[in-house]
Order: sequence, then structure tokens, then C-alpha cells
Amino acid sequence: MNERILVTGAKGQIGSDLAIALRDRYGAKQVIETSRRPLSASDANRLPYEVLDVTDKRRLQELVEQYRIETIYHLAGVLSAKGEQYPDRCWQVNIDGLRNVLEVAKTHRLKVFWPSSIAVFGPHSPKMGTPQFAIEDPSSLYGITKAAGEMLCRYSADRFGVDVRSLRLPGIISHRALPGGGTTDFAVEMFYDALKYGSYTCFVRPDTRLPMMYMPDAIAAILALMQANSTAIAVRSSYNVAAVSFSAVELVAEIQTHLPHFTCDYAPDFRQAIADSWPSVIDDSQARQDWGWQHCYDLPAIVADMLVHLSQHIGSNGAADRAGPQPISGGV
Ligand code: AKB
Repeated sequence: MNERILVTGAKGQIGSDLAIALRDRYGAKQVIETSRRPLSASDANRLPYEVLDVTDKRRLQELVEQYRIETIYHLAGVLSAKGEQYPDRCWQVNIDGLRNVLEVAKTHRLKVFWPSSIAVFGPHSPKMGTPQFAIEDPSSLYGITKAAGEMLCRYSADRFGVDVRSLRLPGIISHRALPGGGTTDFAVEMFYDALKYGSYTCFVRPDTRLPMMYMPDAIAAILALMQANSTAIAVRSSYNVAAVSFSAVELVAEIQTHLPHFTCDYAPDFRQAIADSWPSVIDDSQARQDWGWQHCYDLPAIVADMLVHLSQHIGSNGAADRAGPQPISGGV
């Protein structure tokens, strides 16, 4: 159980929760959190912590050697909306960064987790029940980097025996850290603004239905995949994983069962086209069959738990404050 672990993108939405889960499981000293940003004073409990830009292969290699790392959870990435605004950075972080991780993993015989996304699918993929091996025709640059990244993972596993494992994550809903520039961010922002302002302007249409998952389920999926026996991992590109699918207006209605005065209006922007190109419901039966994936949280459970946690923080904790309506928030 004493694996030495390095987490990239540890200050991001998933990294913030995953690092805690890994520390609980493997011991605080075993988990080296890294991010492009220096540690802030309020994060002193996150040591050991190192600044790392994943496009810097030499620095990555130094840290792997210095801490005798055995497993990398490679979460640093530029999400779909930011990717359209900063295409060069999106390519560098998502492709060059992943290649660096896979190269170092090959040299040092490391195990790797890397998140892919439902964004690998596109307008010609089936929208309902998207199968594991459906056609991938991503229309966003982010989706293109994820589709290429999946091929890089499979190639590294087949050609060099790298033990790399991956999930095609849906939109992730959580309360610890904000997502940073994704298309599914509306499903998180809505909670903050419902509690803080009683209203939200949603950047996708009310009927926009996307696959979503609550953070505790996402963490459980990542840990289960990484613990599974290597022989059970039949898919080395990336597994479809699903939990719930709902439309923006269904999320509004569920929040209104707790906050009856909450109102939402709609002002779709460029993220609508990205959302429209993604599946509404994906089929994850291969993950359920190969390594026993199952989710726990449905929409009512997600909404109830989010509101309990966020109402404790909002107003009293700046970290939980998304600082008012913003077109695109967060960072890599
Ligand atoms: C995004 O919206 O870009 C991400 C994703 C679904 O990959 N949350």
C-alpha cells in the first residue's frame, strides 16, 4: 500500500479531491502534489508539493527520480472551452504533456492514470447509448487532443508495456474546487449562483442533455480502475464511464425543490456548439463488466449533497466563492 505517487494538475477540480483521497489511502507523505502554480499559504497542509509545468519533461523526470515515484495521476489539462480560446496551450499541455508523462513512464516503469473525456465523440457518434467503440469525430480541439491522447496511451501500452489506464469522464460536479474552462461548467456554476444570488444565466440551452457524474463517484472510478488487476484492463485507450445524464432545465428543477425561488435564464454562447456535438447518454457496460464499475449518486442525491456542502462554505470561505458570474473561470 506504500506506493509513491505524483499528481499533476493537483490544484484543479479533480486533482483537489483526488489528492485528498490518495493521501487518505496511501499516506500523506506518499503523495507529491504538483501544479503550475506555487503553493499558497492556506495550502500548507498539501506538502509535499512541487511546481511543475507538464510540458517541461526534464523537470518531470527530476521529480520522478527525486521522489522515486511509482505511479502518476496525470490530471493537468486544458478543458474544452479554454482550448478553443488558447489552442496552442491546449495542444502543448494535452498532447506534449501526456507524451512527456508516457515517455517518463516508459523509462521508469511507472503506472499512469490519465483522464480522457466524452469530448472524443462528435456529431457522427451515436448520441444515445454511445458504445465503447463508437466512431470518434471530435469537433473541439480539446476533443481532438483527447482522441489523440487515447491513441498515445494504447500505443504506449501495446508497444512498450506501459501500464496506463484511462477513463472517458463526463462533466464532473463538485464543491471543493471549481472546474477550469469546460463546457459542462454550467452544472457546477448553477449551484454557486443559486445559493449566492438566487439566479443564474446558463450558457447552454435548457434542453442540453449531457452525461454527468458527482465527484465521489469519479474518485471511486479512478481508484477502482487503478486497483484492478492488469489482466482485467481490456481497454488501454480509455473506458466509457457513466453515472447520470440530465438537461440544464432538469438540473434547475431539482435545485428548485430545495430553493424554490431560484430562477435561471439562458444565454447560449460558443459552448453550445461544443455541447451539441457531445453524446447525451453513454454506454459504459464494458467498464462495468471488466473492473466492476458502478455509480452511487443520482441527480437528487447530487443536488442535495452539493447544496449541503456549498451552503457551509459560501460566504465564509473564499475558496468556495466563484466570485460572481464569469464567462470562463479557472486555469490549468
Ligand atoms: C469539459 O467540459 O471540457 C470537461 C469534459 C466533459 O471533458 N468537463
